[in-house]
Amino acid sequence: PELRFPERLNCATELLDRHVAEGRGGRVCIRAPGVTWTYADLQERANRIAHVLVREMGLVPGNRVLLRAPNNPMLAACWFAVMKAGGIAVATMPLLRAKELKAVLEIGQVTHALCDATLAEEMDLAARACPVLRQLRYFKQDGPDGLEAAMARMPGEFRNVETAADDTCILGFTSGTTGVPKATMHFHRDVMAICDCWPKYVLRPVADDVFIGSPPLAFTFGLGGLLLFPLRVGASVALLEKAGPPLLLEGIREFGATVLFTAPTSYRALAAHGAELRRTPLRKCVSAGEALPAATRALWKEATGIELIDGIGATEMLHIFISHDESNARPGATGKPVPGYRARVVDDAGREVPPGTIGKLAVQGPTGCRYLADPRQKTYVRDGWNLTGDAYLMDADGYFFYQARTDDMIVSSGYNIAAPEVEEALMQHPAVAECAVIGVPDADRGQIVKAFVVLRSGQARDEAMARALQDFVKATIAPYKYPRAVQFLDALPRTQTGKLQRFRLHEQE
Ligand code: 3UK
Repeated sequence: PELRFPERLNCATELLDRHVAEGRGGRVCIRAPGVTWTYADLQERANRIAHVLVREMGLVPGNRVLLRAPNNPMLAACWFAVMKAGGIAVATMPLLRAKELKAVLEIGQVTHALCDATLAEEMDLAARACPVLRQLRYFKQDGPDGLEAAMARMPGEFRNVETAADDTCILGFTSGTTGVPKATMHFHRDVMAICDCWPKYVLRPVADDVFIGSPPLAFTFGLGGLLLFPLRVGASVALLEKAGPPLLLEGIREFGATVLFTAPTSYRALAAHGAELRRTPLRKCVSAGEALPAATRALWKEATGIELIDGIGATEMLHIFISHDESNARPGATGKPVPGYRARVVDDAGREVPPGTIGKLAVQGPTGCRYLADPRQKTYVRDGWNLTGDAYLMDADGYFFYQARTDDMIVSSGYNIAAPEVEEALMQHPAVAECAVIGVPDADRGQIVKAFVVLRSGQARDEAMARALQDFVKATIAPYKYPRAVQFLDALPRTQTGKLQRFRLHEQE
């Protein structure tokens, strides 16, 4: 890919203002229930908010701005306003509690905040506990103090700050399946780089596409898929505040969505509605955030006729760096490095291992590598390569196969067992809706494999079922990998980004 950027670059100019300047201001940009904004509408809102930030809230370039809302058009306008004013966007997951917000405010040294009034309760608590935060405005709030009233006092034009291509514009917080969240820094040129790598070579959207999906814009999977990528090509996006499978299905129908971004769990649930989905214009479906089991890929293809596009991305790298398009999907493989990126599998000393050998995934590209003042930089970045924390294997053809998070490899009687491989086998059993596998301490074997299983409705949670599942795994993969312990649950613990929280299952043990 051609990734040379001018010294002065503001991603808002490229992704938003350029369309209006080139005569596409009347095209639909963002939709939501009851709302349709053209590119010119979004630009005008972002301009007014940028003025509020600068004139009323005293923002200067380089200040960090907390953004907090469910996925809605105002959140998108606020994001672009921060870019225009040369600020740094720190978007937070809607469900964060005051304690977690306080950590984000302090780690990020956040001085300004724009927040959806529906999330005021925890925001107010965090703001009171955090002297570093100087200015806070709510939107969707009536009265003279609300952001909308302030916007009405401002002009609709704004001259974007001429930021440097390598000025930081995003602080992305890792979703934290374990431990304290880390902040990762991304530049204006990184935003453009992710738009010009994976979407250009793998997704290949067109201006008539309508994007939709579930990941929050606060998660870089959602920021790319549901804001940056549609705008890069002049397409439109439907933003849903709540996007559980039933509402997502409704949204796909209502807005005529053609490109869908969501996680494997959601594809499994939506697959039950294949007949309805076949009557929509849906044509491209992207799965990320968690490993995509081969069974889920097959289920989706069977239900909808659409080949899923899998891709591994990370907050550290901003977006997807290994993926495949519909023409080179291999069951069980995440794909090959996205043009612009290099990936390899290394041993503990950082040496590349031969094809077919399990090791640590290392990746390098136009994005990545920058933690904000975190000693873990030394652990996760070596010689310019990001270690993602994943165990992978590359085959002789250069396809990358996910094995597990490096800390989810189970060692039982000397055998290495990847938890996701056992999950994938269990998932092929018709009684299983969801499952999670961990290693639990065992006096004889060191660890044993334990499975937590959510059954489909109407299935009996008894000894006989547990035995049936154990036998099924033994018949599907190497028998020593079968779960010696099985426990039935109503639901699995997940993060707001849809990732399984295996550590919570460990805690319970
Ligand atoms: C796991 C996957 C197997 C993997 C993300 C797309 O998930 C994203 O970012 P996070 O920082 O987590 C990164 C970790 O999640 N993972 C993600 N995708 C896959 N594992 N197959 C996949 N397809 O452990 C990785 O290290 O929350 C995903 C785009 C942007 C993102 N930030």
